[in-house]
Amino acid sequence: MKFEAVVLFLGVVRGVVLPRDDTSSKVATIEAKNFKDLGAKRVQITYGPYLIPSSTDEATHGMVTSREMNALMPCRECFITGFTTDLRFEDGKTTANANKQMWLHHSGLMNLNRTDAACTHWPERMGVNGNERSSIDFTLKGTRKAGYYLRANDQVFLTIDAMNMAPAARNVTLVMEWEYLPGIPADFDIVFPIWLDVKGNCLNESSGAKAEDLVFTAKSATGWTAQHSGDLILAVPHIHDGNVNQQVFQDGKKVCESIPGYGETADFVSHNEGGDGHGHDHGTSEHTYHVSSITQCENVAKVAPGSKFTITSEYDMKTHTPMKDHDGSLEPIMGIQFLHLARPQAEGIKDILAMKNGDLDAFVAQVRGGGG
Ligand SMILES: [Cu+2]
Repeated sequence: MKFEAVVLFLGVVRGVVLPRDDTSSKVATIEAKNFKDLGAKRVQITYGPYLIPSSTDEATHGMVTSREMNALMPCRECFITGFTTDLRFEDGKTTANANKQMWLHHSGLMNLNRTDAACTHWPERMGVNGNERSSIDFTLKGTRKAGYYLRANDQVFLTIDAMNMAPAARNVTLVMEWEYLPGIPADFDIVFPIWLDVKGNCLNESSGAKAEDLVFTAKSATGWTAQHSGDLILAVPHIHDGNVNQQVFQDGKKVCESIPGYGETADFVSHNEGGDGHGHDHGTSEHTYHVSSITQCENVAKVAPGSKFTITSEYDMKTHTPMKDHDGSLEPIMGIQFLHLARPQAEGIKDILAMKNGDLDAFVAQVRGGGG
């Protein structure tokens, strides 16, 4: 069966017999890590499987976007206190990474019933992750009472960009661990995510980087200005191969610096020869070391209305081989620092209740147009 036929076939099956909705995800209960005394719970949710076509497929070159319009959440009317993201193969257990020629370009979560702090007509960008698979903990290992308030009817959009660099089409799953507290826990601040990006608040500005440059510093042109007081408790970066340093500034003063690690475990080292990856010796030059971690910043700053945040992202693609996109061109760079502002519960809830739905079509149109 040709690939298109497989997709068509699966599409029909999923549409009629196995609708791709909450019930297709798998949930397992695991032990909570923080605030167990307050009733914290932790679950693992497996999203998918998603079929990623062959690298030789002419239409996609092995890169597709998979989406859940109403992704299963771990809880409703609750505070999410942290989450992790991993790309695995169909069994939900085996890690899918560069050494196995499968790549998580990004996964992203958007709350469609809230509006984005940085681009106010879009739905709220709630989370982002890449192949580095950062874990996010709003409680800072149980030292901070803070969480993301998820309402009973919030619809969360999940998007997954995975890339297959092998000739065989393969299924992947996105495995997330979520930790949460049921209800509205007393004394917990509310976390508001803020997407600070070298490409601007609505991804519509130049970062100053030129496509032909190998060594450069990309910068946000306007930055993001706070409207509320709070504590900037956590900054989580997302960058691409080639990055060497990313910095966040508050009113011109450096408040966070993130450094990526490359190829820290074998999973993040790919073999450069094409084919199936078997039957040849590997010299050092035949390996590429990919971003395997990037440092986060905790307890970053006190924020007041009018505080202005800017970002710089340094790339050195002479030292670190950049990712190639599916068509062989260099993948666009990314320089994102996902800021998390903790605000007092009562005023946070009041603001959330006043939010309108975001415009998902406007976001998708911008990203498709190359702004993402
Ligand atoms: Cu990315």
